Amino acid sequence: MNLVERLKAGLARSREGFLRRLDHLFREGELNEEFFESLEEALILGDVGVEAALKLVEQLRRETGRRKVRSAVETREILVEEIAAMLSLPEERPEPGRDPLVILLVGVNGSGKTTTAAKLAYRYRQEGREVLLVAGDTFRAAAIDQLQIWAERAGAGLIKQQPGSDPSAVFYDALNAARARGIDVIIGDTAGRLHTRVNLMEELKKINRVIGRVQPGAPHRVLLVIDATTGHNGIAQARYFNDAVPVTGLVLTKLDGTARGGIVVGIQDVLKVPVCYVGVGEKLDDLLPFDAADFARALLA
Ligand SMILES: Nc1nc2c(ncn2[C@@H]2O[C@H](COP(=O)(O)OP(=O)(O)OP(=O)(O)O)[C@@H](O)[C@H]2O)c(=O)[nH]1
Ligand SMILES: [Mg+2]
Repeated sequence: MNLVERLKAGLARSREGFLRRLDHLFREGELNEEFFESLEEALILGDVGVEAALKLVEQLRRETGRRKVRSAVETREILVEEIAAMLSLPEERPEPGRDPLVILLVGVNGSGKTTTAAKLAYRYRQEGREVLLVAGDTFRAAAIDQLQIWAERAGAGLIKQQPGSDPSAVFYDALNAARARGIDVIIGDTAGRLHTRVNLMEELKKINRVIGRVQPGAPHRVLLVIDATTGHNGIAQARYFNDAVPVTGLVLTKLDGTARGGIVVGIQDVLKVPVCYVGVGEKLDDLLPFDAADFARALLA
């Protein structure tokens, strides 16, 4: 079978199984052409993304040759290093200055934006910063209530409007209110949207424009929130979001579940932006800084 045929056959099985198969490959596999092909396949099916998987295996071939590695088991650590290196993009983390630091959270429905907004608010509060949350998801009344509860728990302020109002107007209000109140960090929640819905992506562009008009240079951080269970279409998602509002970093949520989040390898390889945080639960303190080496090791564990 060629690669495409094997991929098709493989797709019938569960995605998670593929990364698990790696373990077997490393332990039992001999270091031959078949090993490299199986590895490539397992990485692609584990949602690492086709291009990233090809790149990684190509590097691995070269490295094993260069280091004169003889057995498959020794390649695991090399692959961990490669993935960690791929994920170790330098992160710009602007600090609040005279003007508030403006952070915008974007992503598809249910990825964890609202929870992440609250967790980030909590992090900045722990650093002693004054934080204002913005209820930029005006689609559902429940979304505004959800953020209100989080704001109270995190000790942050909240700017909201009536359900159905223009989210750009909420951000406009928030930026003006922040100046009057001496706020350090503004964290904007937005409605979940499918990346293929053109009008919703236009709305995101408008939010971005309005923020930049009221406070030139803002938003300073645009974080794309990705559920760790996202499959290979995560790469397309990320491209569309990045086209609408230039993404500065990724947040990988729900890593406390069974998924390993292989998708961020492919996404960050395409967008060239770092993974900034990982979500590991539903509580306020369940947001951790990303550690590329730990993540790479866990991905292949
Ligand atoms: N276990 C776990 N659950 C999470 C994590 N992050 C978010 N969740 C849960 O995922 C669900 C969706 O989270 P939300 O923050 O509401 O997601 P959202 O992106 O705001 O959703 P929409 O506004 O509907 O697009 C909630 O039940 C959260 O508690 C995480 O890191 N781990
Ligand atoms: Mg939400």
